[in-house]
Amino acid sequence: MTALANDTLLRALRREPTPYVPVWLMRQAGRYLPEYNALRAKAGSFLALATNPSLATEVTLQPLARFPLDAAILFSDILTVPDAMGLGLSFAEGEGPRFARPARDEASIAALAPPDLAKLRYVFDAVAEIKRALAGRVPLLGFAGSPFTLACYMIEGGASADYASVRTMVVARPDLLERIVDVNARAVAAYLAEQIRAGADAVMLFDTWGGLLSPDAYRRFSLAPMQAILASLPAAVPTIVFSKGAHASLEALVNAGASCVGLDWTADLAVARRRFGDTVAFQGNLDPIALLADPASVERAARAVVEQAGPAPGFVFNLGHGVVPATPPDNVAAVVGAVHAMSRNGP
Ligand code: 1CP
Repeated sequence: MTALANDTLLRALRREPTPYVPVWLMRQAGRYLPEYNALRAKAGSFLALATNPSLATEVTLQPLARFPLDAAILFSDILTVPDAMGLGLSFAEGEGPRFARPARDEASIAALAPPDLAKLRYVFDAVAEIKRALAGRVPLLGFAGSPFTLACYMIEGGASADYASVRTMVVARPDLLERIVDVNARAVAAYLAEQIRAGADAVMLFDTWGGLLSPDAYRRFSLAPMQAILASLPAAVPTIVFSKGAHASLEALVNAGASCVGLDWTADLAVARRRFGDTVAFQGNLDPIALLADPASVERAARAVVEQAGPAPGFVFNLGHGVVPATPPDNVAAVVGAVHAMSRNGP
């Protein structure tokens, strides 16, 4: 295995001292980059990029060619796993994801099973190819959706304004929801273990919709299956868990077994670091929409996040959710530069 030239991210995830605050951004590869849009147009679709290891490698490296980021993240999607379970994923132009065969009723839910990992071979091949292409420059993050967030798309058949079918199931058929998240937990545990075997240096669970749930339902349907996954992974590999909007359950999340907790921009980073900074690392949490402002304001906002995090080790700068397509790439450069510069000199 190649030693990493820049391991600040891994050190920060382990709460070890670092020479500066490491930075990466959720959705750092994507539609705000003209070179991404050009390659996507050439390939024909998002899925054509994600299912071709060489193209996925090229997209993963695009933001690193522009900005001195401290990590690469596998270019893929959380919905590859339910696709491999046979739900039939597609992305309609200008719309979100769609499943041809959602898992809504008793029969389709009973038929669910963790997928044959051979169907996800293109993901593991991409991880291996990206690792080779990185040649140890920065660590590579693997990822998966949380069992509950995957269930949201599997049940609704796509994105939804309120996830009403899912939230109805919480009260009407908790047994069915439990069955889905249990299958997903086994699938995601195996999927992440294989990404790690293929070369991922750390892995992240994206629980985009956990914050929709009441605290009780969150613990049962979102947190518990994530905990099972985290406990199953090799202890030496750092892990990040991001449950958007689940601040009411922050203490439980801190104790879920991840090395690092990702916060969205509505969370109080300073309070989280004071209360739990000795237990886990934190990642976050600039509002992604702040990157639509003028560069001086963007830099000021990024510096304010680093100040809130304070000087103690165990902090990774990120946004509170993914980079939005309207973001000027120069503002990403401004954020990365400002965080590195101010943290090198001490906050
Ligand atoms: O080109 C395009 O039109 C596709 C846009 C796109 C991209 C760039 C999708 C479709 N997925 C991705 C890549 C992606 N998705 C990554 C790559 C790594 C990175 O650079 O960060 C990651 C980590 C994801 C994870 C993902 N997919 C999440 C969790 C994180 C989050 O953003 O909340 C979710 C919810 C998805 C589902 C999904 N895939 C794509 C879209 C547009 C969506 C969201 C659908 C919705 O509105 O609910």
